[in-house]
Amino acid sequence: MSQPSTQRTLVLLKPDTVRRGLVGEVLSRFEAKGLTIVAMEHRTIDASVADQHYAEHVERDFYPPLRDFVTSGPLVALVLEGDEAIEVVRALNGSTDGRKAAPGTIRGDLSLSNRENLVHGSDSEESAARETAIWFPHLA
Ligand code: RTP
Ligand code: MG
Repeated sequence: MSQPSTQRTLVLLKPDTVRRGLVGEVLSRFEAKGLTIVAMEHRTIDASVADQHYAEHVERDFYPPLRDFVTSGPLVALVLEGDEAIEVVRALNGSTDGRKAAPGTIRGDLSLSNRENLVHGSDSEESAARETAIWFPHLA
């Protein structure tokens, strides 16, 4: 059997989570799973931070409204740690479109949108390292 691999992942509770008063609900799901919060910050970002975070998407048609959304109000950025944390967080988050995400997931239970889908989770170790350097440079 392979050894468990402790990972860190960069998570955002996007502005819809804060606006809808769901920070506690969403955080409690990550904590209940057994993930550890190693950094957390409430902040409002400008377009340049959004462009860095979503560098892979800046040329996409859906990016301008996504940038408007993620800069529309405060969000909560955090780093979570635990065994296989990257994949575990993405499983808890559910698939991108809240309308199609499985019940039991954060998006499946709480979002009806393909854009305002409450959470972000890094999609690989490389992304986690890149994104952590943007949000929490002291941890990178
Ligand atoms: P995330 O990066 O936020 O964890 O979400 P994800 O991997 O499931 O989705 P991704 O493809 O990376 O897209 C990033 C975010 O862009 C918004 N989006 N809008 N067609 C659209 O209108 C569209 N597609 C994606 C969502 O907020 C998505 O989470
Ligand atoms: Mg993504």
